[in-house]
Amino acid sequence: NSSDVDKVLDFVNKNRSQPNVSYYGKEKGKNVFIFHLESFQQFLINYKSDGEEVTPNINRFYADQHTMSFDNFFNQVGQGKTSDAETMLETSLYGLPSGSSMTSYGSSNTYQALPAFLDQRGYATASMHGDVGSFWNRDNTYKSWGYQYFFDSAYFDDKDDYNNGYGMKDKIFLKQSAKYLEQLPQPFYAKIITVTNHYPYDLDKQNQSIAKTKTGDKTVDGYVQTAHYLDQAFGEFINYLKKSGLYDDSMIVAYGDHYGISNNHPKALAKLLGKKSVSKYDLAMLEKVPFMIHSNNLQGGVNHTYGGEIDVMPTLMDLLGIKDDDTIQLGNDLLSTNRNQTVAFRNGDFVSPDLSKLGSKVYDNQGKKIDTKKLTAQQKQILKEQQDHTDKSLSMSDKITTGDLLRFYTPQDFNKVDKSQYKYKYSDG
Ligand code: GP9
Ligand code: MN
Repeated sequence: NSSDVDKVLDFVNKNRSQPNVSYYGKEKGKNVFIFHLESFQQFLINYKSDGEEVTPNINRFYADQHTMSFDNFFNQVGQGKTSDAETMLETSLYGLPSGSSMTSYGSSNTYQALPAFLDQRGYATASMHGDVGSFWNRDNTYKSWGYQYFFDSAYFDDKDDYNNGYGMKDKIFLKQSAKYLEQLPQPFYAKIITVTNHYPYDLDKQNQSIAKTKTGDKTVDGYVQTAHYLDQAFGEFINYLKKSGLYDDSMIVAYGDHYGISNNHPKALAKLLGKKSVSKYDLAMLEKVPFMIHSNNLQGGVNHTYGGEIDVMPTLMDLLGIKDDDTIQLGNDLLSTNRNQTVAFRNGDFVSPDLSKLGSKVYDNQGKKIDTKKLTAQQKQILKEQQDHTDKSLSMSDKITTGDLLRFYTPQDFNKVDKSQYKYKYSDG
């Protein structure tokens, strides 16, 4: 009820960070691409397998003079995997402790999502994905989020050998997406979800152009191969954007959604990284995924702030100059100068530039385990505040989602989304 909303507002208002004046509104009116790099971990950036660069195109994009890249950006997904990433990126709410919030609540809940904000500001909004529209309940959730178009597999020419795992092979999917992108009125917001770099990392012979790794772990060794393929697909897509002129008129955001190699494979991971072993802290650092924002009028560089997927929506809203001083969001703008840098994981662990807590253990920022009895009173206090912040962020988010609390609150410059106004070919026949 509304007293729950007051509690939530109290919490989010306390945690809201001031936008950075040198970035606020800088990308106003630009087209926006959200390029989803499936299962793409930060360690792949500049990674070499047997002397060969695995992802040269993404590396180039990461280091581009107009790309702001983040190297302490963490995925925060739970069991909802891709759907949790989508939820965090576009609603600044967490996934659930178990299951997928898109599947359980995407159809019924009220949302104040990024596509809806843009829809209400004259943008065309579209999501593209080469799998069936019902996966993760996207076909219903996207209506709640304000997507005017959802180009799912029903929109793409299909042949037997076009598919791999969960959907169309990225190169074919991206080539075919171009014809829809060209028809979108500008400015547009387009999310593009790739899928070939997905477990079990199988790829047909003709698309294999780098050797598998040789850790001996079969579930791991194909990873560089599909990542290499995704990288080529990304490179082709960027070239297309350049040729079509869209590259210059757009803000291009690219991110990895979650790990490719889960922490059930520490030995193989150690081999990949050329280490003797990986610690619990190393595994937490392996939850980093790339987050990159490219635009012609941005000064590139690597930003070291600690953050994660929950922070993307406030960051993009500020860049686009959309008022968000009264929105209910659990993240904060990555470009703000005095933001909270405690990054919550869905299991209640957290990492930060100083102390991190994983399970019952506390670590310093070099990954050294700290005897909690030896912490100073001040460190204890900070740790407690961080744990509090983590627990509250997650529980507030769960309250919002399971209680559908956003139906009781609408930000000033936002109109409640009318789902019936959105119809997609696939789900509506
Ligand atoms: C399926 C795809 C995969 O459509 O997005 O989702 P994941 O298994 O990574 O959650
Ligand atoms: Mn995924």
